[in-house]
Amino acid sequence: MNELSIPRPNNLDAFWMPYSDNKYFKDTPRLLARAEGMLYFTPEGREILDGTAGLWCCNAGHGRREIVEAIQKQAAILDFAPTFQLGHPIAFEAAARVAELTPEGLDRVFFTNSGSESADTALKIALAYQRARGQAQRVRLVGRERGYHGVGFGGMSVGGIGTNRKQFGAMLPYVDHLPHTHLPEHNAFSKGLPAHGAHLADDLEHLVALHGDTIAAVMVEPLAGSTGVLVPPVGYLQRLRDLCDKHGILLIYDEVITGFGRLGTHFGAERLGVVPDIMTMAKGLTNAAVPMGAVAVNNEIYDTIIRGTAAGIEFFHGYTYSGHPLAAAAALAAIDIHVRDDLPGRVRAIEDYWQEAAHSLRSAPNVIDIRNHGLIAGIELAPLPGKPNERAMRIFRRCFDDGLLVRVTGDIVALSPPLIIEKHHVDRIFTTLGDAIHKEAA
Ligand code: PXG
Ligand code: PLP
Repeated sequence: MNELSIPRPNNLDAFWMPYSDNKYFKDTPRLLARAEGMLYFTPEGREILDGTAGLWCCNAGHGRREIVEAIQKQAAILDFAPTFQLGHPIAFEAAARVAELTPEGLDRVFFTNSGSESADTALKIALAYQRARGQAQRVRLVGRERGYHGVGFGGMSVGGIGTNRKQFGAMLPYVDHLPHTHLPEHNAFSKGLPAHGAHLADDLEHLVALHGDTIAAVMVEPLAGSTGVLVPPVGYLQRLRDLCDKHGILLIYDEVITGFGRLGTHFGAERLGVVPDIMTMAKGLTNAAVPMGAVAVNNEIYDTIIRGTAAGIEFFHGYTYSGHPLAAAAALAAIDIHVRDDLPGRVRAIEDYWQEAAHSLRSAPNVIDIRNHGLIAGIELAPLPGKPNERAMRIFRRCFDDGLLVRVTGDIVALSPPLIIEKHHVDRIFTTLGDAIHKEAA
């Protein structure tokens, strides 16, 4: 492609950028104009290795021809049709393909347009289910400190990241939180699942003691991504599962990041060996080529809500674009690649190499922890004195200028490359990052 044919913005004012330092960006813009495979290209044609699969979402790599063609073809066949009281074939096909990948028994799929919408949808399904089975007093939702479930009022309230909440007042009532599972004094530099912390799930007993039978659901990320990669301690999720069963509480996994191969299986539930009642997904579902999210639900939950109404609408919830034809087409093509190219198998084949490469930064200056599982790694840095977040942000900028895209949150560098990554890309990621960490310490 002719680089000069890529349009460049000459006015950055109008776009209020999400989760961004707008002032800084508009003074010092960093633009991505094109992408292919493992690479982004700037408008000038400079190559940037994608260490983050966009935002944890382009699992099959960029610009996959099959997905592009599926979207083009579908746009010409059916641009849009409602799914409220009507249907179009490709949405049903996409739901059935998703259900083939989800754990056994989670075979009913509700479509949304994002992870945030999936989180709020999952919470509403949990409340509607409890009511339909005669447990209308179960109105309380439990999340976890440092959890991220998007930015809708439900997901924000159940989420546990202080900075995401503090501008927005009271939020949802009847929400409580479990403690996070970050125990650096015991678990620093763990490879894979850390050994300590299963007992932290027992806090659910305290919440039950406090709130009685008013808890509808617990929602957690099986592996917390957005907060800076917190891998669940050995035994923790099983403990949570057992306590939910004991107390009539639904367990919801937010699999927006862990879904679609990132942990070496279709979903995190499979790799981590503990199956929830409801799971959310988004991102990798369409390889991010068209926005789409989904919620997969245990059949008994679906049946209870559907049978709970004699006639008429059973669940008063839905989005104009639930099951959008272009998104459904992208999902079908992305799932074809996921299965045909065995993306989960690719993760398992390279994850040990990835792990050793990540942990090779252990002796780099200011590195205080490294965490990893599947094709995810988090490298935590000691903050610059009096300037939290600044060290990691400087490393992010240096990496970008050196041709590598990383993601930072606080003083943690998070890595989550496309699942098609090869060993030479792994080497380049950790060499570039290691250099940046050293240079920032000098
Ligand atoms: N749940 C989880 C577990 C997520 O990771 C969402 C919900 C919300 O999805 P949407 O599509 O509404 O953004 C997410 C999204 C980061 C980062 O840098 C993570 C996300 C989004 C943007 C940046 O860690 N996760
Ligand atoms: N706001 C208004 C005024 C609407 O009419 C609608 C949908 O019809 C919405 C919000 C919700 O939009 P969506 O279904 O795309 O989430």
